[in-house]
Amino acid sequence: MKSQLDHIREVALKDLENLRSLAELEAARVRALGRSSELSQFLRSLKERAEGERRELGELANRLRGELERQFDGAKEKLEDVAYAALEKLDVTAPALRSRRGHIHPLAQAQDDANAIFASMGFRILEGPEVETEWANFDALNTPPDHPARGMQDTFWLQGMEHLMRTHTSPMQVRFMQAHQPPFRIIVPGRVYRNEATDATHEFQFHQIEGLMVARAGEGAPSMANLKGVMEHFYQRFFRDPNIEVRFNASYFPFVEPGVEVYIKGSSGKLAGKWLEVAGAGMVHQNVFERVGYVRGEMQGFAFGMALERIVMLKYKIDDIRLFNGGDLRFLRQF
Ligand code: FA5
Repeated sequence: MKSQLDHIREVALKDLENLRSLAELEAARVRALGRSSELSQFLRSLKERAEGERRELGELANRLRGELERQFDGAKEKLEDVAYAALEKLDVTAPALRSRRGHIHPLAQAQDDANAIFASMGFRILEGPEVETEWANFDALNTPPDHPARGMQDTFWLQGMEHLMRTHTSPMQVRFMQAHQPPFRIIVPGRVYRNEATDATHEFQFHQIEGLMVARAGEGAPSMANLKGVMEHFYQRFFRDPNIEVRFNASYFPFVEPGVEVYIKGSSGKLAGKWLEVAGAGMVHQNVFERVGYVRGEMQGFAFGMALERIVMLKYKIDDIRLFNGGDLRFLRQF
């Protein structure tokens, strides 16, 4: 019986040698001294023994228990000392870490700026659905079925091919005119989608700002000259350069006639010296007016569409469009 006690001591002391944490210590303590430990069972079994033996073994077992308890207490103190020593490396006098404040994404900031500039010119700001009908995105905009933009390679078609992710914000021209009579001026900012490979200047999802100003045809109706004035005012304020010049180059979009590409040239800084393309625009095609229910020839107006990413890239000299959605905080924190 004594040898059983020796064995219990040996096992417990060996356990104590290998402890690395207070949790391990507690587990070892329960193994050695807990209610179902061999030592506790030993003590419980003593009541079946003769009086003399019981007293002798009981004393030995209780002494062992006391010894082990002291050993475990000592080991606990040592481990606690190690833990406190680690805590002391914490310099409570060091200046506190400043928590960083988040801020608005550069594209959202630019959109807010653009909205404010157009609002100051009397434009209403609207949004439209990103899932569009083929009719509003193409047919109503005078884009024939064999137009290359309608191909699978350029457009994300949804099941059944009657709906798609809008490829531009122009379908909102159609939706708005179906529901409203001129005169009006609106802008429609929003996301658009194109099924194309991404590179430094192309994303499959980007943002456009559509503009539309229409009135009854005749004197004072929105003209190409007005379009140029609106463009000039917008870009001068957006880029904070009052000397920005605007030039139109003849171009083709099925829903305008004549159609133009809008170029700007700045006087100083990042935009100085070279002509840069910033938007598509033109006079709304009479076929479009007819499709939305207006009488051919009764209305006159202009439309424009620009990519938000493009003008923000010009403003801040960003050379890769993929940075906007790349999630790299080093990039985003610069704004
Ligand atoms: C249009 O989307 C016409 N709806 C614009 C318009 C509106 C013309 C009203 C006339 C009247 P376009 O496909 O060219 O046009 O696109 C407009 C601008 O979007 C381009 O100038 C270009 O800067 C930008 N863009 C085109 N594809 C991408 C792309 N994958 N990633 C980023 N920007 C793009």
